[in-house]
Amino acid sequence: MTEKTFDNSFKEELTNRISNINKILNDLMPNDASFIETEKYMYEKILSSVRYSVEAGGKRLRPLLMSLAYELCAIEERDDEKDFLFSCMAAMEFIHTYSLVHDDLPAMDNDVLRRGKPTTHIKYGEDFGILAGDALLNFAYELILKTLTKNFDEKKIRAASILSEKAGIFGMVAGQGLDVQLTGNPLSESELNFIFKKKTAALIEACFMIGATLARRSEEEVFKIEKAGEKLGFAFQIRDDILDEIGDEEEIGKPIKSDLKNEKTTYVTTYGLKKAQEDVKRLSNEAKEILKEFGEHKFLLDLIDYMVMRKS
Ligand code: GRG
Repeated sequence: MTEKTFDNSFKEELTNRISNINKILNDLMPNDASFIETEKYMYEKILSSVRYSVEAGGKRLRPLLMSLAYELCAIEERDDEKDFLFSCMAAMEFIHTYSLVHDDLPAMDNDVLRRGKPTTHIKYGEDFGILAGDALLNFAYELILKTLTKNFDEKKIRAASILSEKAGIFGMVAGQGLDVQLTGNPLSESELNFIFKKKTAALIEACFMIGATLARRSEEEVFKIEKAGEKLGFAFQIRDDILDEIGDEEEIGKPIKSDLKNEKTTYVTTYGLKKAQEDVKRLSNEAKEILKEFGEHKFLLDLIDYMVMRKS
């Protein structure tokens, strides 16, 4: 793939947007502010393990995609929608973080480093690796339900339901389940597709769908944008497989060749590096073509290129 260079205005906008997302996460993160002084210490370790997991330096791509999909689709932006959007963005990042924390556990990938830092269970113990993930998953829905009761409407219920389906037993959890179950075995094309679609693409689909739903787009349009999320999700996962093969350990922040170590069948082991690279380009272009049908958003289109050319 020919390398695209990203100009300073893209990088500046990316930095600003990520910094706004970090502020939202910080404001909406579970904290001990409402507890009496003498009891605060009892929450200390669980809150600290959750905060560590969320603040360990993720790229914040999912909340970013959700907010951009809302901007792309909204005819006019409304304060109550944005308030709920912020909760969904934070909930999405909390769910994504829980999935990484649990994926790193000894029972799953048994990874000691993520984003260049010790994984949550290495820092806080395996028990708190499990609990931090549990807390984040539950808190995501606590946050959404609390915001929903302040200003209720059907589109918000639909958005919450999209998140729960895409993250749940028929979504990300199913993908992780099949991935774990079949590790060490060769995978058929349909098994590999299932794992990519559920484990990785489901949350990205949800980001686009929630943005479009809160912007009051029709169900037909929400299903159309879901397809863009699926294509981007596949491209993103293929890029992840490529990075595991030829990436730079320091840039990625964890050892490469972990798929080989874990005896995982990947897109690269199945189709080879050349086809993997071609498919990343094809799928991300197809995703962009779908998004263009919703309106113009140069930054979103550039972000997609950035995501699939990422080095970490
Ligand atoms: C434990 C139910 C459960 C699911 C785990 C997310 C996941 C499913 C496994 C992690 C391993 C993996 C390769 C997932 C594919 C998705 C992916 C590339 C995640 C990493 O996303 P980034 O790059 O992460 O956005 P950061 O660190 O930037 O937040």
